[in-house]
Amino acid sequence: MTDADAPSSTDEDLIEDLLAGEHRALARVITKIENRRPGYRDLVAQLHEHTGDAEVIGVTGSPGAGKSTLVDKLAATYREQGLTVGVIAVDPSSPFTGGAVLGDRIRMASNVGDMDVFVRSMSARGQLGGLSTATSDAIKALDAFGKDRVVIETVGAGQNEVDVVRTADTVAVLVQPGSGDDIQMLKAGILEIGDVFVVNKADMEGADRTVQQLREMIQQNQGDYDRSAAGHHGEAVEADAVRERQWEPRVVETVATDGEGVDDLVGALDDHRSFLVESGRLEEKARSRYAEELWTLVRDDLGDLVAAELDERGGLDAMVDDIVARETDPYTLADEVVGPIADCVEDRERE
Ligand SMILES: Nc1nc2c(ncn2[C@@H]2O[C@H](COP(=O)(O)OP(=O)(O)OP(=O)(O)O)[C@@H](O)[C@H]2O)c(=O)[nH]1
Ligand SMILES: [Mg+2]
Repeated sequence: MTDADAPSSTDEDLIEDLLAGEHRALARVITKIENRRPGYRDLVAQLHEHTGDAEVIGVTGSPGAGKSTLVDKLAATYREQGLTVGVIAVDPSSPFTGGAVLGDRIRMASNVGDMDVFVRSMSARGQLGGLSTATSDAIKALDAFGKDRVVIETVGAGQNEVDVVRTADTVAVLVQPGSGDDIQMLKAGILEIGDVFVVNKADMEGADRTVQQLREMIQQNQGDYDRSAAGHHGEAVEADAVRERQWEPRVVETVATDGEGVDDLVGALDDHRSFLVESGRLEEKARSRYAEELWTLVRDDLGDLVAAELDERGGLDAMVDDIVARETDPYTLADEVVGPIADCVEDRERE
């Protein structure tokens, strides 16, 4: 039985049950969020006041790097510490329901009989742009539910994955030993988002060399950063202040299959968390995420309004017909569509 077949209860009941700690309600809320079911916006809106306590960790890396294996071990370690855990495995490459099936299958054999590790897969379902929004909404559900740690797992490759993983406070990037490809990928932008680099499969050949390469890249990157900070602020004193608030990414080695090094990883993640809190970066990050979220919502909503207005005027195609026929032009039409909205804003300013 899928969530869609479940007897319908009101959204208010659903929120109440979620806040009371019912995993079933949590699962249904996330399904509504993922599918953008009617009413999901109100649901997410109601969750907000209950959020803000979970520590959100993103785990990314190339296919088969051992992310799922490591995340399971990470979750088990948190459980041993008495913490509750939620895991969202995001599969941006799977537009259908494949992601959900895959995630569930992997997890069948793992430690997750323990319901305090709630594991959930989410897939793109053909709306790639919305995936990071849906992910951050799902994080809110887990946060409001009271999960102490929320882990977001996603394959690291393109911009969508980077966007997904940016919804986390702390990002761990998995790298396989001896994988030139991975190092290339890091150069292509993942380096900037990694707070902790994990050389997993440290039982395999080449791990030491990969650790070395990563350390060199981090050093180089820090050097570039210091120089640009000094150049930007002009004064060495200020550059020092900037560096103090700058996190130097850590490199840890793990063997996810037997749990070796997982304690080191937990330590590095905790250290980064402390850095975020003490430097004020955590608050800054939260603020800029909310600003971006608000801006995205406003822009999307305005876009919907305009799309409705265009439909009202016979649709974009009909308007293009007129442009092609030289009866009007794009600028004039844009003014006509947006004009009434601009008038409203101007009227308000005069009040
Ligand atoms: N030797 C060795 N194998 C590992 C280690 N960690 C994971 N593996 C194996 O690597 C394979 C892939 O592991 P997963 O955890 O599924 O990797 P993933 O990154 O989640 O893969 P995708 O979700 O498909 O991108 C499995 O066969 C694991 O058993 C490790 O530390 N050492
Ligand atoms: Mg996986």
